[in-house]
Amino acid sequence: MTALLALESTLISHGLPYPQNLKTARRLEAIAREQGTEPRTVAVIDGQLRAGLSADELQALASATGVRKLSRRDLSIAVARGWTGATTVAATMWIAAQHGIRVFSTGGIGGVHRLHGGGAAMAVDVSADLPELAQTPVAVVCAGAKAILDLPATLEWLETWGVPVVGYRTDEFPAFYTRRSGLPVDVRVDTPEEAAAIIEAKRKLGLPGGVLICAPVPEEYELPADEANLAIEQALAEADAQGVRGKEITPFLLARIVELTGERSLRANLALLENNVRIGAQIATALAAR
Ligand code: PSU
Ligand code: MN
Repeated sequence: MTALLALESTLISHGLPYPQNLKTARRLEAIAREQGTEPRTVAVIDGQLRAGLSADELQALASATGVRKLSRRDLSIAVARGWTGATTVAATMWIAAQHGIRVFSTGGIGGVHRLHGGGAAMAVDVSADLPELAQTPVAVVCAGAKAILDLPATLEWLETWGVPVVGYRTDEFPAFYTRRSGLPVDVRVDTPEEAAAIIEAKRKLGLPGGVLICAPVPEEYELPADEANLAIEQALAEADAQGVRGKEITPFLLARIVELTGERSLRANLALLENNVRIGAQIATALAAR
């Protein structure tokens, strides 16, 4: 049986500019097929939770402006109201699990945000991606998380809630644009089979939730750490000054970083996505063969 690989749609609607986004979405589906899997891009279309989009639906999501960003809490509302929207990592995981899909490739996950504005008095903003990883049995292949987040706090959260963090050919948790964060992963694997063995062991033990598999951006596309961090600090300062909060903050920071770092960050983003889809497809195949 052909293994299925879930892909997300936020990167189509919010992550990349048109028409690059449509080209990328199609290219990622093609890579999944080249690797012998069946890609299932996840989104909500007219109130239906979908895993697998037609060419027309993909095109419409990519070219529309103001597409909704739907996370777990938005799904019931979207269904009741017949909305169309792109799904976050959390919502994509949940819909993938409903469709019996066990592996999902994306770019970067959400996490624990850095404290901003009001300091200690402010509640910490924790992405719904984290509790989803703690409760939904889907393995997520990503390039780590952007340093717009508090990466040590994000890893602490994953530890508390029992989510294994696996480095794919790395000993360190990658920071999206850069290969290193100085923070260790729980274990390193060097083959799809080793990753599949951990996913399968977790399922057999009956432990709830997913596994986070982290593959660093390919070396030749990595951004210099100084350049990435400068853009991140500036974007964070602007978000603070403009009082950006809640579900708007992540899209705001992502868009500003792309504007500040330009063509090179876009190329890094595309390269890591392609890499993650290739690895995710290989893991899905290894898992299906067990
Ligand atoms: N981080 C990235 N790229 C992304 C996202 C986060 O580097 O595209 C998107 C994903 O869809 C992720 C969501 O699930 O942002 C997290 O949003 P929030 O922090 O509001 O939970
Ligand atoms: Mn949030």
